[in-house]
Amino acid sequence: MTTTQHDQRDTADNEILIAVMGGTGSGKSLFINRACDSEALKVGHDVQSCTETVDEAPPFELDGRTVRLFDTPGFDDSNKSESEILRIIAFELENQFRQGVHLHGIIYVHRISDVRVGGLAKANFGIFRKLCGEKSLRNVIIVTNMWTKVTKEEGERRVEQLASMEDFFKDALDKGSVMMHQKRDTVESVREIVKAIMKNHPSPLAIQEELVTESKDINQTSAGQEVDKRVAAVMEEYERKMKEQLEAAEEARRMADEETRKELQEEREKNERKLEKLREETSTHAEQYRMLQAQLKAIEEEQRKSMAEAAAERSRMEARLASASQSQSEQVRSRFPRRGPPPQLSYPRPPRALVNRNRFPPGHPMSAENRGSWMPIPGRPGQYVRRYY
Ligand SMILES: Nc1nc2c(ncn2[C@@H]2O[C@H](COP(=O)(O)OP(=O)(O)OP(=O)(O)O)[C@@H](O)[C@H]2O)c(=O)[nH]1
Ligand SMILES: [Mg+2]
Repeated sequence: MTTTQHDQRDTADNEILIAVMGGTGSGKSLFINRACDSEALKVGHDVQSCTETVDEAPPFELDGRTVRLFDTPGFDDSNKSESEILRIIAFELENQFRQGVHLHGIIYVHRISDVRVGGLAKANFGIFRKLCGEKSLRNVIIVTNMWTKVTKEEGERRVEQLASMEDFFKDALDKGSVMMHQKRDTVESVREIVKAIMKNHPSPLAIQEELVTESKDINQTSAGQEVDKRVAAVMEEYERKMKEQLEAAEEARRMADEETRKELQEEREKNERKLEKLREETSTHAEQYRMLQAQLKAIEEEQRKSMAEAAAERSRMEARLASASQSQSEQVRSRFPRRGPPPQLSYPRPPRALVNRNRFPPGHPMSAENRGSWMPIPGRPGQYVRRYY
């Protein structure tokens, strides 16, 4: 599947590629299902994150072009860490880039019904920004949805606030991204947004260039470093909490409050385990990504081998068929010899060497000067035959 050369596939290929990203539960999968007018992707209905991999929705035709949409998990996934999600998304983006596939647009879904923009939403968009870099920002469309859950005025007020938030959408909007609004929960409303993206010129994302062109490790990419920064902050927070818990446990011991001391001790151990998990995750981040790549390479190598074997088998079969049909036609020729007049060359003709031109004296009907002349047929008066020697 992957080719080492990333020959830029011509966009006149007629295909429009769009990745849909955003926080967990923001409505990415439903947005794609609406665009495709299908129910191909699973939509979440509880507090747990739903989409866990990068999924391609069934392609559909729009204005004479084929649209392919990719669903992604949110960085704030409830079951997976940010670095795990980054690996999943980066892996797909890297492989698309290696195949010369470039995105026409990246949709970032945000619920207009969210009353506040919390730290998680900001962190999610922060990693997304690093993933895109600067160049591809002009292909980023921030889509607000769930307008049916707010009044028109409320929604419009929030749009203004979101667009002016320095640590959120403002920077991306200043650098070429646009905001669009899916105000109705209809196929048409979603397709209007897709149509706007179809005018875009595809552009690689920063993470694609970093991983492929610059051969960086995942943890050396801007998005990888952003994730590491966030993980480091979380680890620091755990360490701070653990220190506090240790002091409080010490205090409880002095006060002979065994129950509180035990509780604090248990809390501290829980945090210690979480911290250890994060440490391990960070230290194996790059290695795990390399393992993913190695697995893909092995699969591709396997596919390449079986394709080569199939091609060799095909040419062996063709050669066998060709020789079988040749011997068959020879058999047919020998069993059914050609009918009709024999070809000119097979006329029986005495070899010239056997003809003694001087055998008959001049004047004799068989003499040299009469050779090849018309001779009367004996017993058939008036009939002649031409004689050759
Ligand atoms: N009213 C309304 N509800 C929506 C809209 N989009 C999504 N929802 C609801 O939001 C919930 C989550 O939707 P999903 O499409 O699964 O969200 P997601 O972003 O794919 O979530 P993850 O896969 O967990 O990251 C579902 O209950 C949807 O029905 C929308 O445009 N309007
Ligand atoms: Mg989903």
